[in-house]
Amino acid sequence: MTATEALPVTTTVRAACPHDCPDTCAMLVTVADGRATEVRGDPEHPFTRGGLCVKVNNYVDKVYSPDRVLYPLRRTGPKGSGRFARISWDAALDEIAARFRETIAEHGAEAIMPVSYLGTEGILNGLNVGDPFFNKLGATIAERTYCDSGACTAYTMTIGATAGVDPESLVHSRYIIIWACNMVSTNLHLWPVVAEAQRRGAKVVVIDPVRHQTARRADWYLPIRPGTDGALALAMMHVITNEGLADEAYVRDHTVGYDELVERVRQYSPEWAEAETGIPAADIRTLAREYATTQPSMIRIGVAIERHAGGGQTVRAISCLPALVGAWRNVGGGLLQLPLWAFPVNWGALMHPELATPGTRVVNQFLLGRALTGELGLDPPITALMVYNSNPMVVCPEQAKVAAGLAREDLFTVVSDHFLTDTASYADLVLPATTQLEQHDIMFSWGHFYVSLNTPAVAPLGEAMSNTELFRRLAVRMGFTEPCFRRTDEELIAEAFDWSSPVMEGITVESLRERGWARLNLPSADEYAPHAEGNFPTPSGKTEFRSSVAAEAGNFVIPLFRQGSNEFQPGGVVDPLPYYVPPRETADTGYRLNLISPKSHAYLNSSAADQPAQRRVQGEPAVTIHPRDAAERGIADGQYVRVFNDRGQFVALARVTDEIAPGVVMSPMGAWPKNAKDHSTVNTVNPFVFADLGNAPTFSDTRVEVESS
Ligand SMILES: Nc1nc2c(c(=O)[nH]1)N[C@H]1C(S)=C(S)[C@@H](COP(=O)(O)OP(=O)(O)OC[C@H]3O[C@@H](n4cnc5c(=O)[nH]c(N)nc54)[C@H](O)[C@@H]3O)O[C@H]1N2
Ligand SMILES: Nc1nc2c(c(=O)[nH]1)N[C@H]1C(S)=C(S)[C@@H](COP(=O)(O)OP(=O)(O)OC[C@H]3O[C@@H](n4cnc5c(=O)[nH]c(N)nc54)[C@H](O)[C@@H]3O)O[C@H]1N2
Ligand code: SF4
Ligand SMILES: [Mo]
Repeated sequence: MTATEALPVTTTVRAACPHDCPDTCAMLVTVADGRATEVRGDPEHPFTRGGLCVKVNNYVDKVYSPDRVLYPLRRTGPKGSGRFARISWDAALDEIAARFRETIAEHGAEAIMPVSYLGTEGILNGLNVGDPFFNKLGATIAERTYCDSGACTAYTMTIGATAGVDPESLVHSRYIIIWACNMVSTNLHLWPVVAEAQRRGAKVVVIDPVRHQTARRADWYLPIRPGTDGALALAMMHVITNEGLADEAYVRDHTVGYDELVERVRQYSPEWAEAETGIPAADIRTLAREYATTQPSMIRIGVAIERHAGGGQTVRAISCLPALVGAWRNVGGGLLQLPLWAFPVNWGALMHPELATPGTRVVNQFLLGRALTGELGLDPPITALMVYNSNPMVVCPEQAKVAAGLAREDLFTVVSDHFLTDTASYADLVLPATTQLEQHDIMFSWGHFYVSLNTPAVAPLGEAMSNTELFRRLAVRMGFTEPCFRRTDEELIAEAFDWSSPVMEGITVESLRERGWARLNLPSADEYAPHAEGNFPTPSGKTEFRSSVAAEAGNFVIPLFRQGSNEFQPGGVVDPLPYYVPPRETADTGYRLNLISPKSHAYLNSSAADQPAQRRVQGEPAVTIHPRDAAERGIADGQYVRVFNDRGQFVALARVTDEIAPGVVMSPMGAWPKNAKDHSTVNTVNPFVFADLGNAPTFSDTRVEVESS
């Protein structure tokens, strides 16, 4: 090195993983001469403990990928061809404003529909970033019930919007049921906590149709037929109440409707449940007895628990269990769903629901294909679409309809993303989005009790723009003058939380800037037993076996998933006691196999599913099938098969293994149709139909047939 050559200036910037993942890992970004060279986990973060995951540990490659969209693009070829030419931001924003104005003049603002989800989970750039804009515009309100909406409705109906247990307190649990959750893939950093409990003598039970890597680490694995978990939970309550295993004092002091519950579950015997679930009655009895008598006992439900016709009632029944056995009494006992409710997020300030015109049309995003192809008979029809933070071509059911809708020549589509996803390929305009290393954000978590601040590590690449800046600029173009449209990122951070809430005591933006993260001001995980004395945030303050909300409000979608309205949604009266709803699709459909489509190990939903390193780990889109079912169909391991039903088909590699229950097949979601053998993936065969509560999806309630292709 010569004396004139300066040494590179290396700094470390504190960031947070942006993904829709419960772990919200604290990241340290190494920056040399303005370029990020490495991301790693913050070893001091009590939950992340220095490790990221296979989806993110090469995030730098993604940021600097040659495939990134770095400039606004306008379509030059037919829709879906992926042929684009670079244009300026001014031209792009002018065109959007002009097209939105034309649409409003011609059809009214409801002809415009936003589509978004949790491409980034940051409070600034995530779920709600476009809500004030589209509310003010008067656009169709997109209902976003992709994830946990049904479970949240059922959970709040039963025990209220409580954070529930501190995930870190699972180390104190003595009996842990992991129910429909592939933790080692999807909630990686909770696993060491469970493993520590296991080392200290806890029994770990996994209930899942697939003996996946989490199940293989369990002490007891119970294979179950998809969509029948409600039968198991109700039969557990049958055994517990029948055999005098309920915690009488806890039930008396902190629950409502016990006598009616006992009466209700009388019909749900283990023998009856065996026929539904495929789990032997003797095992159901053992599970119920062990769960009731090994305190503190804990249930961790995964998001997949809600994805069938009776998903809501399943979560209703499971939410009753901890109070029935007094599990909440002790640290490490209770139910773990979404600790998100611990964070005092200022949803109202983010969404500005008051800007929406009352009565504005609401369309659920699961119906996107039907909305765009005219099948819903919408008046006015959707003629303009803006997609950000989402990839509906992969994550929506009825994929072929989504594609047909997006291919409409008269539809004006704008997509903001990092990459030319399948959805972006259909766009008229593609807008380059910044990644987490290029933007400010502040994060809650739905898997631990830590707030994190994400400081940008590098300047935006090319002309990439954050979602917050994009909507600020669009608001100017549309002439919106409300102060909320002028909020800077710093001001948005100041509004993100109710900083005066007791749980935020001692946490400031400055302290977060220094350390990157902070634990909410709650008792430590060794002391936190939030419902030892009841105190459930329900109308009665108790666990409501007999739910007053179900009786009075009926079915509803919580406002987080249906922004623009804080009203309960009329959805019909709901039986106030939990009951069994069997799967909707049965062998009567003519299709004998039950398809499930959980998460891919190496992708985060469809994010990273185009990255070479992640594709190498995940392999080609596959369908897992039991040897018995494969033999019946003459299917060999490693061959291509066609998976189909009346809704559509896709081709995947057969993986023949007894890790999956007979009668069940699995094809993980996330792969890009572009990269799949016949350019379609598992959501071609999935239905748009809602579950019983909260308009949840029914991805696990799908019948298909599989044959050699
Ligand atoms: N690697 C990875 N991690 C992720 C994600 C990802 O895409 N990839 N996505 C993130 C997101 S958005 C979410 S919502 C979470 C979800 O993470 P999880 O809650 O773990 O949900 P899934 O992976 O969809 O499914 C979990 C398990 O449920 C099983 N299952 C499916 N249907 C049923 C059923 O009816 N009953 C029972 N008992 N089991 C069933 C599946 O076999 C699967 O093993 O993961 C987050 N983390
Ligand atoms: N069959 C089946 N379908 C499912 C599921 C399932 O288990 N099975 N899971 C459902 C669930 S739980 C979920 S959460 C949804 C997930 O649905 P989505 O949230 O739509 O998930 P992604 O596929 O990751 O799409 C996010 C897109 O946002 C982009 N993005 C990321 N960050 C930014 C940003 O800062 N700005 C902009 N403009 N774009 C950004 C990403 O590049 C990506 O293309 O899928 C649902 N669909
Ligand atoms: S995807 Fe989840 S586990 Fe992976 S780095 Fe991000 S927060 Fe952590
Ligand atoms: Mo999700």
